[in-house]
Amino acid sequence: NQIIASKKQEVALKKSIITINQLENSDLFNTKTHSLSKSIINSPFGIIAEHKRRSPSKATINHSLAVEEVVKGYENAGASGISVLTDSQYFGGSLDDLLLAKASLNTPLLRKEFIIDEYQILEAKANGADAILLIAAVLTRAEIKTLSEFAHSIALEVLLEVHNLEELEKSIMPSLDIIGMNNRNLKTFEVSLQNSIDLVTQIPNDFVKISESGLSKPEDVKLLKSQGFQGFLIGENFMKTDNPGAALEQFIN
Ligand code: IGP
Repeated sequence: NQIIASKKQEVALKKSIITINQLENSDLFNTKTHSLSKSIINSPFGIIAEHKRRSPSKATINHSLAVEEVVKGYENAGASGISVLTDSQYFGGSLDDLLLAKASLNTPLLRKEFIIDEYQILEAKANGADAILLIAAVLTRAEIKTLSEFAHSIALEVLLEVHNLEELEKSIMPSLDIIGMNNRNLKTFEVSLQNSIDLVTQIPNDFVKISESGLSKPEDVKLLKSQGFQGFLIGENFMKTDNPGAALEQFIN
């Protein structure tokens, strides 16, 4: 897997520039975190709105708005959580985006990244995240366990993303908080809500269940909610507009 190889290089380089000690001594590292899972459950809509400039399948989604403006708009519109992509190679994001988002928000913040190393989890916390993403497709069960337990040890919640039953069964463990079914197949980029609906009953009730990607209509969310999903991760549908916050507001009203 190419992404993972380049992330390993990226992490090795960063470790030599900013030490673990420096991360642990930063102000944000020692600030109390907010629960993303509780925020989803306590809200009538349960939407995690995402800041996303571009993606592997779309070269331009939105390059013109400032990250602070986008996330503040999401918060004002009533987002339960805000996701910020920090990968630069594929999504044009950065840790600075996360830091800038944090500075203007009270809403729980998710670091959206290909996480393969504990160092990235320390970075997430030092730059204002309340939760991290782990992707079952690129991690072994042992890795998921080590990384999720480490996240919990520093008071970050864990969203575990799966695409199929095999990944779900491999990943179930108590150190996860939220399980996300990705509607988009990462290899073909095809979106299937049916795939998520077929699998939702297999997710134990101990976890908050969310549906991710390709959601563009309130009716999609209504259908998925009726099938047992409690939260919804939506990026492109809002980001492709001039005013993502207003798009979210319209979506939930
Ligand atoms: C958002 P969309 O189709 O609404 O923009 O999707 C989110 O689910 C998607 O960005 C995503 C993602 C990921 C990005 C889901 N899993 C893993 C990077 C890595």
